[in-house]
Amino acid sequence: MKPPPFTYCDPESVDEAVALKSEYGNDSLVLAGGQSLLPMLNMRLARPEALIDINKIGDLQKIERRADILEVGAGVRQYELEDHPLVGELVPLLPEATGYIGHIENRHRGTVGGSLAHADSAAELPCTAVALDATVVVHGASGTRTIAAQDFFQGRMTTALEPEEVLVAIRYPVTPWTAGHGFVEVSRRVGDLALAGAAAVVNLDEDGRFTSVSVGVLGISDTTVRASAVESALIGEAPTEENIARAAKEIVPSVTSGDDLHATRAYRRHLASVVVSRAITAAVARAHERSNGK
Ligand SMILES: Cc1cc2nc3c(=O)[nH]c(=O)nc-3n(C[C@@H](O)[C@H](O)[C@H](O)COP(=O)(O)OP(=O)(O)OC[C@H]3O[C@@H](n4cnc5c(N)ncnc54)[C@H](O)[C@@H]3O)c2cc1C
Repeated sequence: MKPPPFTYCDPESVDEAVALKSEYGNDSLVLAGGQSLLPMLNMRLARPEALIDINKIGDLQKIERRADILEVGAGVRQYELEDHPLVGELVPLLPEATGYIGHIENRHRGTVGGSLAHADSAAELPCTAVALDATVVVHGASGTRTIAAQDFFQGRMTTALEPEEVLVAIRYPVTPWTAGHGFVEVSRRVGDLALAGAAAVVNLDEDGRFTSVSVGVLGISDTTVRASAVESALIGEAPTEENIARAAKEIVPSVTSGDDLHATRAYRRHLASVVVSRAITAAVARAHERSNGK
């Protein structure tokens, strides 16, 4: 299958890309790693008049620490999150979750910004962005906007990005040294999109009780979900198996996906609480290791 005809543009700066976006608006699409866009073009699910290839824009390919923030450029390839020493040290949930994205070939082409802009509800990076309280940075003709990840994902493959804007970076708060993180997902085969998954970050006080819990859940709805009811049920509680399992059940009402080829809704409702419970349990184990100086 071949894509429909389009005008190809390869700007060398963000300003140039934004100017092209302003010129073509809704009739243009950004081309990043092409792992989702090229199949969509070939299947004629997308018919842009212009493709704006951002791969030559060096400013989008940086990973930098700025005080308590790790800023990752939109054009950074996903595999770099797995290998980059700063990422593993400052936001250790990211390399762990990224390893579940498709196959290594997809992660070598696919970009961090592309995954967020594509906004698949079963994707790992939107889920971690929500769990980590990340901020999405977008640039348009009227300047730069920042959007909390939770507000960025608005529905089925729909984001807060305006047609004339380009996603330029994602800002992740540096995870405190004493925090623990966990990522768990279940898919039918390695490399498949997950049936359900969860990312968790927890902090415990000196008595070992939860002082903060943040959980993102993928695959259960039109968009990635922040498990606020699960989080509230755990604050101030001891991280026992019973408390975690009871709180994890609070995710069930958020499971809105219906039956599909891969799973029934009833199975996903069960799976959602299982992955949430396992991700929190893994995060607690890490927090204990860290407080024991491991
Ligand atoms: C076999 C296979 C398995 C996969 N498995 C998974 C998986 O398990 N988990 C997962 O999360 N993903 C998976 N993917 C998709 C993932 O690999 C893609 O990388 C990701 O969805 C899109 O990133 P990209 O850089 O390739 O973006 P592209 O495909 O280039 O673009 C995707 C969309 O985002 C827009 N876009 C991209 N960058 C920007 C930007 N900077 N600003 C504005 N808009 C932008 C494009 O216009 C397009 O609409 C899989 C893909 C394949 C082919």
